[in-house]
Amino acid sequence: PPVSIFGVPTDIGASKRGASMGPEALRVAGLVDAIAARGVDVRDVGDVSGPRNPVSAPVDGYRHLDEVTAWNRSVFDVSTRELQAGRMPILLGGDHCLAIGSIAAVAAHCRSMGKQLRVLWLDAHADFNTHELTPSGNIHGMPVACLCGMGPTVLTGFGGITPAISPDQVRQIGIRSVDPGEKRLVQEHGLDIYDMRYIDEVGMRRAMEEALEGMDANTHLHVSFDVDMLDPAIAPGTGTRVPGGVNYREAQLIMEMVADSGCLGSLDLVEINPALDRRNATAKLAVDLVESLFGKSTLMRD
Ligand code: DIR
Ligand code: MN
Ligand code: MN
Ligand code: MN
Repeated sequence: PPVSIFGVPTDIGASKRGASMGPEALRVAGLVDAIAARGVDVRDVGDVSGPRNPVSAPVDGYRHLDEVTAWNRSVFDVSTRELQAGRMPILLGGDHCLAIGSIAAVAAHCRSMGKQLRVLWLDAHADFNTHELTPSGNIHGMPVACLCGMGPTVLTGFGGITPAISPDQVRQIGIRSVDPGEKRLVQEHGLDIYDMRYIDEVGMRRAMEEALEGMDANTHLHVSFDVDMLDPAIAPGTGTRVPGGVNYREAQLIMEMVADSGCLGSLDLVEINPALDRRNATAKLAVDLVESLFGKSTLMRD
């Protein structure tokens, strides 16, 4: 389908500032032309706006809850509008709290179209914290829990139905940092996590085959790509770097296998922080990976 790109310049869900510059970093790295070069009809609809980052302390376990809510409302509205126009939304973050609005919109769209939804969550973190469990109060550590109905009502009701998704629709890849309370919650809800140990043991190919298993022509695949999934040696421009991440070749394989599935329906590109980067390397790498996601490959394959 045709693609609509929109930027969401905020770092409201994080504690380090700078992810608000992510949308421009991705544009400067050539994202739009790279997708157009794949023969895709792509349009950049510009940035949504929202409140400034007040840089305040958490209240009742949430930092910036009002601002996170306002930004996600706009994300939900833009994503919904593009999906209803038959276009594939690509969200340029911004921090990962924005996936609440983006995936709530996709889930509502899938319900109305009678489509199955699968969420591929590419991240170093499970993002399954609640206000009771969070060590930081940062809402970018909570989007998966919010989408599964565990969170404040202002963040769990975007699509009109709570929960927006169920844990069995989610597959997580690249995980290597889960907080102690979060670890218990993940276990309790049976979240399907392909952590780095599993990837080391069976390889990325098998991990991805398992993560994509059961999809068919009626499946909408949403990819939520937090660039901190990548090893910090190749992707330094992000706020919560964790050593031992996915390498360049593994990341390419993830994207190629998603492309081969033919199911890609929407995408978040989040947590790029140019203030921490080396010459925009992380945004450039993200653009390389998006090319693969849209079918760029070395040889013709069948
Ligand atoms: C940590 C960091 N689990 C938290 N989370 C991040 O603050 O909840 N998620 N960075 O992407
Ligand atoms: Mn994340
Ligand atoms: Mn992360
Ligand atoms: Mn987290």
